[in-house]
Amino acid sequence: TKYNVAVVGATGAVGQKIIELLQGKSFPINNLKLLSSKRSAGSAVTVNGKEIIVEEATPESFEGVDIALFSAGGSVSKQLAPEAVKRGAVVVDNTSAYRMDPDVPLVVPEVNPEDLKNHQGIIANPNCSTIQMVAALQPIKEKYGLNKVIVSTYQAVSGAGNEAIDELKTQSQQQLNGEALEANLLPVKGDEKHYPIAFNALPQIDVFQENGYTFEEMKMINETKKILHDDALHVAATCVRLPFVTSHAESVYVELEEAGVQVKDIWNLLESADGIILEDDPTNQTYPTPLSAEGKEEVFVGRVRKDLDEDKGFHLWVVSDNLLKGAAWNTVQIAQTLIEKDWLKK
Ligand code: 11C
Repeated sequence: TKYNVAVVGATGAVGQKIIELLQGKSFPINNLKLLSSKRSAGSAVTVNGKEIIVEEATPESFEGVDIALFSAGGSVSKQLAPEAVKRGAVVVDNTSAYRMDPDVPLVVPEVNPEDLKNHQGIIANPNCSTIQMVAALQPIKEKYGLNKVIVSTYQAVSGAGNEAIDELKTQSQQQLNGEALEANLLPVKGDEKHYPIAFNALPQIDVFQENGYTFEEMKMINETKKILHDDALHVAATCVRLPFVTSHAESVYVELEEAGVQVKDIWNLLESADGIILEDDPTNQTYPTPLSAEGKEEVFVGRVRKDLDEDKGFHLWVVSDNLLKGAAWNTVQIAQTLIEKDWLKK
């Protein structure tokens, strides 16, 4: 069987990666429709040697579509995902619009694929920084139990889209030219203040919530509990934007339920876990970095250490390409899983 697939947000940073993956993975496509906002419509994208013109996304665009992959921002998903479902499509949504909706599965295929079974037409793809963390945590939680997670992130500018990549490049050039840095976008498009990202670090990703955490931090906290089916898990996050283009890195502290676990036990677990690559050899200075993870689909883990005071505490360094496993690849993997398990139908 082949499917009619629509990519919404086809000209965006994630949409472009989704299109590349659909080609590279020989996804069973009958017809591929590329959709975007009115502003970006009309551009041509070459897919498998054939030119496809990007069309403006409207409710009618989804007539005859089996699978719609949305990555065009929350407001587009809120408006158009139900229209796609109404017309018989299954939506995999890569925005925060539906993630915490109890009727919407929030899925990382290596972690909670079974949650896909009960979908009602919309499936949510988690936030990039959440995906890579839960991929590393799941095998640990399954074997040793998990009480507490404290994460600090080091996130790439591509998480904020193509415009943010341009801003980093422009500011970097300005800095090298000895000019004043112009900040118009980061930390958050549309927020009151903007700060340079080049040669800087910004402890704000997305807007502040009333509790003093940013929305990105609350996404990591709430989504982790939902994906791991553990409302009692203690999770705290500090999310920071850094001046590199691709891959998020995370320093993760975990406290297990079981005592007496050693670093080699965690290594053994992660070495055999799906979608994880362990790169951890301090004697050879081996550990993952944002550049080494770029372009790869897996989640890389290194720097595994036992806490020096807390027997149940461990520190990990988790790195993954935010546009691939963090977004496009996880989205395509969800669609592939639905097909393989025959779970497309509601
Ligand atoms: C960032 N994590 O790096 C964000 C991007 O909720 O899907 C992904 C936003 C989301 O800015």
